[in-house]
Amino acid sequence: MTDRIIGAEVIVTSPGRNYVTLKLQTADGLVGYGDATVNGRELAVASYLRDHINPLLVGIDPAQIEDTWQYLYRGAYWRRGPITMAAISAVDLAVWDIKGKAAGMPVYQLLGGAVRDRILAYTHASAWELPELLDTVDARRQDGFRAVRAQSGVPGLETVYGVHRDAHDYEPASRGTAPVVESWDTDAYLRHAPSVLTAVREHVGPELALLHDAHHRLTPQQAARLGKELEPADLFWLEDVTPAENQDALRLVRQHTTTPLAIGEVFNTIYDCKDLITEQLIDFIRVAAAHAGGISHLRKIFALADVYQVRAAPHGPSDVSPVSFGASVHLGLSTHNFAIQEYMGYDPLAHEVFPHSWSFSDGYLHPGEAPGLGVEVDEQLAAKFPYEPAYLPVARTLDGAMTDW
Ligand code: EZ4
Ligand code: CO
Repeated sequence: MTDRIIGAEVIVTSPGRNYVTLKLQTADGLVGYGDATVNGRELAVASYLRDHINPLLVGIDPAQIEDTWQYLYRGAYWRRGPITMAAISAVDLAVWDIKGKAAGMPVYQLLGGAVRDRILAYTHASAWELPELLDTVDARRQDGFRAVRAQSGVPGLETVYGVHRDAHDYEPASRGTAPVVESWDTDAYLRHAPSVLTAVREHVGPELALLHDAHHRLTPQQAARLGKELEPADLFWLEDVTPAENQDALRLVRQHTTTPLAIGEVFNTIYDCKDLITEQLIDFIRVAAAHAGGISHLRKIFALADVYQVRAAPHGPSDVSPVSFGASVHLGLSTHNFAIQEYMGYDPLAHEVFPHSWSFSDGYLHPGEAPGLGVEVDEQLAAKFPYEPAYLPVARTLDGAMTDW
């Protein structure tokens, strides 16, 4: 007997930060959840779902995952883009969740079963000054992490991506009705960053996987120079060296450095990824289940990447909800060329609003054995944390011009 979707609703909640969740209900009494959170633009996706997609879902057979994806992607005519693709991602995750629950199996089993016992995770360590950064890296290792992203302050700058001056936890979005304006100077960063990462490497020894995020700010020449200067730090990867729009930049970077490169957290589709993958200009592809078409589309991107020995390493900041984070962990367990999962961690309230079967221990993640994605929503608790306007920062160079944040 085929089941039918009988209800679709959007839950916007702010347990520590804003999350947009799609809830689908079926005639057989199953409930599926999907994540559609786009940091700083949450209500645009909520409207896309509420006003344009949810009415179309009622009556659909939730078992037809691929057909539903194609209906929403091809049927929109206005294809791709972060808002459209986040909305499609949420539907895709919710119907995979339903399929798992209908089968009584965790989604990783539907994806072909486990190819590994557990998934390597990395987390963030940040501090303005080097001694505090070394202490923070040590604290993350004490927490069990075998892979750590290190970010520090820059002398002469007031603000730097990835670091708060007075805190060792970093959350980029801030509540309020306008973005915080940060200042940025790439030359000051380039003078400082190599010595910081080299010092971290000397401090931790050879084994810890060390990562760093340049956050889309460099020219091709600057990126090539940084990659070269970071070679002694033996990074696991250098992330987002250049802005995503200029993919040709990576050709120049590649000619000059063997530092592994990771890109893709702002990509929405396989079309954003294909040149970087097929021309082997990157080593890790960072698309997230909440932003690049859900499990169905990530599977295609990762399969393409596998052909070129590019490995999957999805974005996992606090601004993708525990729902899509769980989906990523199911993919991680069942995808052969999956390398590592970013795990920034969540506010304790987010863990409470989204009770989940996925777990972290001893530096590794596992999706758990609950049917479906294994992430539920405590709707009564969620209702206690209404949406609060929040923005990512913007950045200006020292002369006052807008630059890439
Ligand atoms: O700036 O998730 O690798 N992680 C990152 C993040 C992103 C935020 C944007 O919403 O680059 O900190
Ligand atoms: Co990043």
